[in-house]
Amino acid sequence: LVAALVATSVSASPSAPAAAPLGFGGVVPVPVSATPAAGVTYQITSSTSLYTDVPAVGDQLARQLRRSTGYPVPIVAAPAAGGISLRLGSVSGGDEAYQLDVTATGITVLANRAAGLFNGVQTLRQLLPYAADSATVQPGPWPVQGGRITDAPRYAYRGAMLDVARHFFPVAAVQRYIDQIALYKINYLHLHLSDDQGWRIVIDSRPRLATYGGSTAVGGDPGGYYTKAQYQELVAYAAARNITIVPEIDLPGHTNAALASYAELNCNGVAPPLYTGTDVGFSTLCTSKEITYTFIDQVLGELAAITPGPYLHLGGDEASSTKPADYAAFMNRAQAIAAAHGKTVIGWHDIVKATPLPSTVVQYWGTTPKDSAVAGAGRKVIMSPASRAYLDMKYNSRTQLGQDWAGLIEVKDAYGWNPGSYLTGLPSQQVLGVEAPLWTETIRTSADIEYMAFPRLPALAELAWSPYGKHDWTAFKKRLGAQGPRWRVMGVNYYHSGQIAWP
Ligand code: TNX
Repeated sequence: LVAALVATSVSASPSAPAAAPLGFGGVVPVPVSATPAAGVTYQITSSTSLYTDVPAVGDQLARQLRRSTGYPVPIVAAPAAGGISLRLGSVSGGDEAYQLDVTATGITVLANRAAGLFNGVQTLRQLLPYAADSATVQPGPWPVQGGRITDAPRYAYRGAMLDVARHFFPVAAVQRYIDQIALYKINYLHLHLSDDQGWRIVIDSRPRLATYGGSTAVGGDPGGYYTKAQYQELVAYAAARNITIVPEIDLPGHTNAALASYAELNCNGVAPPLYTGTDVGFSTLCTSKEITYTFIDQVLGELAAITPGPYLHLGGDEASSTKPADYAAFMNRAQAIAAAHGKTVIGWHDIVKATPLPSTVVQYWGTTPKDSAVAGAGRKVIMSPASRAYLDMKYNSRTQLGQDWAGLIEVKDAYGWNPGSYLTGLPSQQVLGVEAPLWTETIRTSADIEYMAFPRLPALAELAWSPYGKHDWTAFKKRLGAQGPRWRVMGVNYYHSGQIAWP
């Protein structure tokens, strides 16, 4: 036995070939099918070129490779032997599907659409040595395991939410998060743009929303807001990474910042002071005043005009200062206004207490899997069960950041559920997808965001992307651990969960 252990440790010693590729075992979300070709390795070298049918996707990969390898990686006008090719063609599995082939003489990603090519490139990035994600030139070598991966998503909606209202995050911080979530094939970023503590988007017809309502944040921290140009810059930055922005204006509760900005929105005509605490449920728009509906028509109209994505999120949660009948009538009118501006409504699942339009998507945030009222009438549901998917919950009782009202969520808890069968009475085909919300009462910096999102966000991304037949905690732990060295290279401040053997 001792001899065997010695022999093993010798063969795994640093004298093993330095150019061993990472292999297919470290890809998150796990692909539908991954078949390595034994002994086949592709090497990125100083003569590697890149051909792409979709310049926006190829340029990003070329830029990354140039930055870390120092090689020229020219974009060429026709596929070159020995190079990398990103090609549109025909694969099964829809717009986001891709096929990745790695041989000794080339790498080809094939997809029906740009979205599929982008997804295939994210998988390829995870097959590259960790140093390929470095911002500076690294020595290499740059081997890639040979074989074939075919892949397509389980769900069309794979989301993350960032609450930019409780704390404001400037454009660069949101872009940083977009870069990080795109690597895990997240394709929607929901921005919680308004709450009691701050209003974060310019509305030209209501300028005080941003300039006054946006001036505060939780705990007296600095406020802030996005100009329309900055918001559009975020929309474009996300779109280039296959991510659609879902803007949320939370109504009719969570509106103190708006009520403080415009006195006429209050039933008593008196503007309350700005608010920097963390209570919920105390504010409401005045549902009986006609001006309230003029107001939301202005806000939703201007927001719809700068939002190319299909969805407007109208919130609707925790409206405990709005009488139930008023809430229902208000949310019904608000939905009609959003629809008149050409958008599909998403609402937190409280919206089932009104009359959801047939097209309205309900976002489940509860903690009780028997809470099946949301399942009615064949409507589509986004699954964000707070006790599994809330990135602001603490990992354990010692976690400094975050809250614990929905429980403690270690990595295994975030991973250990099936969105297709979690909610009693909700058939799997009504599940539109999964979203991982990050509320920011206690979150103030990019480092804070990263600590709460990593490694749980990749766990939720795998639930949203991978077929449930591939769900396997033991195998997932290894794949997830393989992300650690890459996050260190990228400067991602992740939580070193004791459940994972980080290499
Ligand atoms: C509940 S979940 C909220 C948010 C808080 C969050 C804190 C939901 C729809 N509303 O207003 O920020 O808890 O975890």
